[in-house]
Amino acid sequence: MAKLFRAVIMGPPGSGKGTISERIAQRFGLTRLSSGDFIRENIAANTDAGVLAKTYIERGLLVPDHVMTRLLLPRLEEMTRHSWLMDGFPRTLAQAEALNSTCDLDLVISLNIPYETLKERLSDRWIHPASGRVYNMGFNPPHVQGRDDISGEPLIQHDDDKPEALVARLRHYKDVAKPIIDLYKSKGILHTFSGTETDRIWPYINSLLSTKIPSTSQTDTQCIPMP
Ligand code: G5P
Ligand code: MG
Repeated sequence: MAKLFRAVIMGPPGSGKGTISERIAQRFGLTRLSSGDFIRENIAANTDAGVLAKTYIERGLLVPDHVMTRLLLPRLEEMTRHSWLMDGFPRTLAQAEALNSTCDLDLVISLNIPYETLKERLSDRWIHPASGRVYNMGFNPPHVQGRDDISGEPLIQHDDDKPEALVARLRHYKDVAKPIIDLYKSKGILHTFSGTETDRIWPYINSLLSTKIPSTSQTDTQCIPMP
């Protein structure tokens, strides 16, 4: 029985986790799970967890660990037979330990992007709230300025992408991520990629994964559900 492949992508806000994990999912056939998307889906559906999470996101804060676990648990339970790539979880040591006690990760990608680059990218980011489609006025602008390509509806800027919230979010990431990075380094599964452009980092990630991902990654090995 071929082994399943489980990976995590970490990085500060705007580091390209979403962009790169989409590419990985397409290229290697992994299922992409995004903690930020789960939260936004729950906010849109007005679930209890979503209502609570919104109060943190609006202030540029991390959602508490117990809320994150409650949101992600059902998704991971659905994924016991699939290889996956998790974008944005774990974000705290407690989350890393929870994940550790449920699954063995094969690989962790950490994106190391300069602070000034992150600031520029995020202040240029616009979102279509109904679908979660993300645009960047320089990197991937919409066809019509200020409008979603598919629906034509107006784009908005997240409150936590506005300059005043950004500095605090980026500083906070460094402090919280350090022990997680140390943990994965000690396990020998951490791979760090540095640079200012996603398109230049991507070939390195692509070749690393080409050597790691088994050709038959979708099998029926079990992952123990989170407690
Ligand atoms: P999210 O949704 O995980 P963030 O803030 O961590 O949000 P974000 O903003 O989604 O991360 P990203 O996915 O790392 O950034 O990056 P991206 O979206 O691919 O790229 C950012 C922008 O830059 C895009 O516009 C993209 O087009 C552009 N871009 C990419 N590459 C390049 C490039 O080479 N050049 C240029 N010019 N542009 C480029 O989480 C949201 C919130 O949910 C909560 C937190 O409150 C979080 O802030 N949350 C959690 N809380 C607790 N625990 C968890 N596990 C949580 N997960 C989420
Ligand atoms: Mg993202």
